[in-house]
Amino acid sequence: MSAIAREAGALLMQYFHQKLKIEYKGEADLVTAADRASEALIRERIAAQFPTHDVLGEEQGLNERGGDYRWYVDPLDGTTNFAHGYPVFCVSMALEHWPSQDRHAGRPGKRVAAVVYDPTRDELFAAEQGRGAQLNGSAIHVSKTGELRQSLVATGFPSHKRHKNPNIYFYHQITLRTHGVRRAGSAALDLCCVAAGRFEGFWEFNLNPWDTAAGVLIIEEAGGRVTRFDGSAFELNSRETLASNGLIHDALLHEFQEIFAGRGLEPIPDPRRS
Ligand code: 2AM
Ligand code: CA
Repeated sequence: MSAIAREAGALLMQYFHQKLKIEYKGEADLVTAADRASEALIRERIAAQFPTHDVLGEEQGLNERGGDYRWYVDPLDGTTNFAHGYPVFCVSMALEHWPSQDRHAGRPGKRVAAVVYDPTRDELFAAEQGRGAQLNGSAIHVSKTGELRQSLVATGFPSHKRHKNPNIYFYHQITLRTHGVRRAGSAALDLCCVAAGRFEGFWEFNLNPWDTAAGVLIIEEAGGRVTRFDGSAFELNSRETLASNGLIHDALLHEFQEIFAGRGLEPIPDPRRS
């Protein structure tokens, strides 16, 4: 899995270094070319080595082969960054074990392995269920910070339908309660930053299974926690992702409860008076 991610990452860097002038209308073409090439490569490698495995990828959707394993593939997470030449993007892959008896009984699959590769920094995050998480082969752990006000956290906003996304209110409130909120544009990398102790927490609305599948296992194996916004169990189709080092989780859940209830919302300052 790591070898495939490295190979796909190297391919992305070839496109990235071409530094093609991006017309706004042409943006989709360049991104699509890199996205598609990366996903095609990953699918080819999986099919050659694991011909019975199902693959769900962002670009091509689900390819079912009837096996007990399913891969979740984001061939380029951070597409907008990539298109603008901002070097924050990655390849994200997770493997789920979902035997047919569990499928038929309606039980969810188990995430067993995950890799997120950042080719711009040559950082490879990996985890195996029950065997911990690593960054470039060295064990990583979530941070030990237990105070929200000492925490650096991260979030993300979708690239389209932003008018339907309430996250700016959460961004504002959580900014006032923490050391800061970063918004770098790659959910998979944000999740890995929680796993590596760089961020204490991360949340985002409406992420897709290929954005979260790998990062969630890496966080859990690094000792962190991932839930929905009300604290209930996270599932890949939850569309609500709240991740943390575990220590600030209840405090974050409390903030979410307050914001959803409309309590304690600080007014946005008048820009003409600041
Ligand atoms: P992408 O780069 O593969 O599109 C931004 O914080 C995160 O949200 C990125 O991981 C990005 O993945 C994802 N994203 C972008 N647009 C989205 C959308 N419309 N709906 C859901 N997720 C989106
Ligand atoms: Ca993505």
